[in-house]
Formats: sequence, structure tokens, C-alpha cells
Amino acid sequence: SSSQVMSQALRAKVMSAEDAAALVEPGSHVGMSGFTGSGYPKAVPLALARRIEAAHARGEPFRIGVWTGASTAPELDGALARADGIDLRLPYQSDPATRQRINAGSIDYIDLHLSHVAQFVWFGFLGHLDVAVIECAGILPDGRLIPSTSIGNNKTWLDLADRVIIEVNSWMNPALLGMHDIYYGTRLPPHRKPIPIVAPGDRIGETTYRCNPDKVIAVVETHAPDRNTSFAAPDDVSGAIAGHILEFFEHEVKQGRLPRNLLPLQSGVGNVANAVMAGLDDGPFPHLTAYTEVLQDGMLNLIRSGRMDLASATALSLSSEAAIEFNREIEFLRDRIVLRPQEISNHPEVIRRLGVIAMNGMIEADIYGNVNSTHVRGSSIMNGIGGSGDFARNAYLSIFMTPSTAKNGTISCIVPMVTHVDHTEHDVQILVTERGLADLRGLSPKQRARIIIEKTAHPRFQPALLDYFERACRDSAGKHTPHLLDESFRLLRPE
Ligand code: 0RQ
Repeated sequence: SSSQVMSQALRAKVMSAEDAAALVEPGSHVGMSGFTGSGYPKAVPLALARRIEAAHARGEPFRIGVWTGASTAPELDGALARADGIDLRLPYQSDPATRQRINAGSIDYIDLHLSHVAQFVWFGFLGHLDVAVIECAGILPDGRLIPSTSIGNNKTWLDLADRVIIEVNSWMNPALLGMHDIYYGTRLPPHRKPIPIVAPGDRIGETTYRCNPDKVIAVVETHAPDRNTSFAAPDDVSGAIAGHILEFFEHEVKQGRLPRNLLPLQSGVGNVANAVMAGLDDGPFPHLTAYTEVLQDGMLNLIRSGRMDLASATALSLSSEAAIEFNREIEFLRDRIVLRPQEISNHPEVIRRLGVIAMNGMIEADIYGNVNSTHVRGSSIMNGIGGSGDFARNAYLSIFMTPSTAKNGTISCIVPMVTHVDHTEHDVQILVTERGLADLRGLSPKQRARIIIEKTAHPRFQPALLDYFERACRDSAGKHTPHLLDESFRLLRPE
């Protein structure tokens, strides 16, 4: 309904998605909203994909650069990739059609730390932003925009794009107004000031986006839910990983290295992260908080049950059932959830100050603790580094977790040498699989190798890993991080 477009001036710019898409030129850099399947534009990218397909059918070239917050949905990445409409994509994606084209070599992809993206555009490192396409929950009479279910880089896209297309999604609850915290204090070096967040729930900004109405070239009305992620019920493997982490937390509380309510939690994407949150709901830790990037079902349930006092994030990533509960309980949740720009949700300064406990998934780790979060066999991208590096390097505790094997047990996720490094041994303190937890703090490389093989590797792969390590200790020229380079990747080739 048009009631969510309350500005007279902007109401005059309402048009169809097709008419709006016709205003995007070939070769444009387009900054879109969207983060882990929420808050992405639902109509204009689809219309743009149809326009691109028609141009290609006439033999005309038409591709664009797509910049987002993080992953979007089939209606955005999927449609544009299938139309062969993307020449460059950044920073994080998880769409199968996009991934296939990146790995086939037809889409260029730049995988950036999520906290870096906005500032790199302000610095001028990524070129000029031509158009912003931003989903909102409404437009206030004075032209300010009510954000929807993710913030991502929207503030920067609205500030820096020459032209702005706004999608107003009436499926979004207007009662979202007040949940967001849009910080307008960022500056370019050397004029920067401290980010004044000293507790996860601190509000330092405005509840709406500023938007110069003269730049708005189209307003498109939609009515559609987010992609909605479905989560598997915690299985034995994710349940075991969660169990090891909870036991570790209890130990750290006993040792006096963590307070009883722990420290602000960051929890990554996927089923394992969700299962850890579910485990915390039954655990002994009261008054939890989160300073995280994505708020999934497990964390929402912690807030609803009263186990977690509040959470700061940049996006929701909920199942369709949880999205309905979120809407029903929005008045209660608005005081307990703060959504921020991703440069603030993932800000190294704040993560370091708050002492965040970072928990992220991985593809594989090596026996010395280097972690690969992004590549399969060194050359194919899975998703991207996302925010895992922002949190891992600056966290109080940096935890990485994975099942000990992949692909029905045929591949070991603990290997002699990772085929791609996202998180170096210096940024990794704890590794966890369903087999156990390896606490690497204060250990040298060779000490780490023994613990990682013993505690986290699958028994089927332990003998080969131990044999590699022991022969490396004997035959490697350097005895600090012993390797046998001609066979480091042999475990990747199952016999
Ligand atoms: O592929 O579904 O085709 O079989 O990788 O693996 O086990 O389902 O685990 O969903 O937790 O994802 C690292 C990808 C893990 C994710 C990663 C294959 C496996 C499967 C997924 P199939 P699982 P998850 C903040 C934090 C980077 C971003 C990040 C990720 C698929 O956690 O993208 O941390 N992280 N952000 O089969 C070959 C191996 C494999 C393997 C797994 N060793 N070899 N394939 N797979 N291990 C949030 C954001 O930044 C937005």
C-alpha cells in the first residue's frame, strides 16, 4: 500500500519496477541493499535482469557491477547472474548461480572484509558508485527512510551514489522504526574520532537514513517477504560441537577468564552456529549479550526466552516461522535488538574494546591452525570471508568450528596445509569439531599440531596426519613449522 510512502515529494516518483530498471545504464556500478537474505530489493533487480536479457537478445552488451552488504537472494544475485548481467561482484555472496559463474571465470569477484567495504568506497579505492537500489520499510513525511531487516552498506550507498532507487516494501513492519542505529560520525583519515560504543546496546546514531530527495529517481512499491533461511534441527555433529564449546566456556568461567554472563557473542552463518545458540539456551549462562553481524533463529530464541538481554547486528537472517514471530513480538524486540551499518557492527575498534567471543564456521584448518573459510581445493570460491576476519583478528576469543570431515566422510577438514588462507595461525585460538576442542592459546606450532590432530581430526585421518607431521619433524629443513612441501596436499586426494 502507498501508505508507507508518506513523503508527498517522493510519492510523485512512484513508478513500476520496469520503469525504474530502465534508468540503470549498462556498465553502472550499482550499490544494492541486502545482507544474508534480508532487506534486499525484491523487484528492481528482477526487472533489470529481464532488461539485460532483452538487450543480449538484440546483441547489445549489458553488464553491471553489483555491490551489496553481503549475500542476497535468487531474485537479486540469482536473476542477474543467470542473465549474464554481472561483470563484477563484491563483497560476499552465497548464491549458487553466481558461485558457478565466478568459478567458471565469467564473473570477477572481489572478496573483502565486510568492515572494509564502506570505507574503501569513501577512500575511492573501488571506483565511483553510480546508482543505489535500497529496500526500506517506509518513507517518512520529511523524506527520511525507515530501514528494513538489514542495514549493510545502505548508509554509504545512499550518501555516495549519484542516483537512488528506493523500494518500499509494505510487507515490512513499519514498527521497525526505532530498532536501527545509523551512525553519521564516520570520517576519512586523518579526521577520525573514536567510535563511542562501550556496551553492545549503545545507540550512537539515528533511527532512519538521511536521503537527498533530489537524487531519488524512482520509488517502487513491493510487498514480499525476505528470502528466509531454513535451519536444520541441531543434529549429532552440530550438537557435539556446541557441547564442546559450552564445556569450554564453563571452564573459562571457573578459571576466571570469562565472567558468568560471558562476553558479547558473535555467531557466524549456518546450522552449526545456530546449534551453538540453541545449546546456550539450555546452558548455565544468564544475561548474555551479542555484538554480532547476523541474527539467526537461535539467537532470536535466546532473546525471546530471556536468556540473552540484547543483541547488536547488521542484519536478521531468520526462517519464515521466526520472521513471523519477530513481527508479532516486534514491540518487545525493538528494545533488545540494535541493527547498525556493517562498518560499525564489524568495527575492529569496537570488537577489541568489548572483548567479543567470535565463533565462525570454516571449510578446513591445517595442523598449525591456519584456517580456510572460502575456497575448495585452493581455486574455487564457496561464499566469501564475510565478517569472519573482522571478528577473528580482534576478538577476545577466536573460535573456528567445522565437522571433522566433509562430503560423506571422504574429505578431512583437518589437513597438513590449507589450500587457501583466510585466517592465519595468529588469528585462530580455538578449533572445534564434533571430535573435540583444541585450545591453541600459548602453544608453539609443533605443540599446536599435536593437539589439533589428537583433539579435532577424524580417527580415519589421524594416522595419516600424525605420520605426515612426524616425518616433517624429521625431514623438514626448518624445524619451526615443519612441512614436506611435495606432499602437503596429498590428503586432499582421497585414494
Ligand atoms: O557444500 O552443501 O555443496 O555439500 O561447504 O559446509 O558443513 O554445510 O557448513 O554451512 O557452516 O558453511 C565455511 C562455507 C561453512 C561458512 C562455511 C562444503 C560442504 C558444503 C558448506 P555442499 P557446511 P556451513 C559472519 C561469518 C565464511 C563467512 C563467515 C562460510 C559447504 O561458514 O561461508 O564465516 N564462512 N562469516 O560440503 C570441500 C571441505 C569442505 C567442503 C565444507 N573441507 N572440502 N567442501 N565443505 N568443508 C557472517 C557473514 O559474514 C555474512
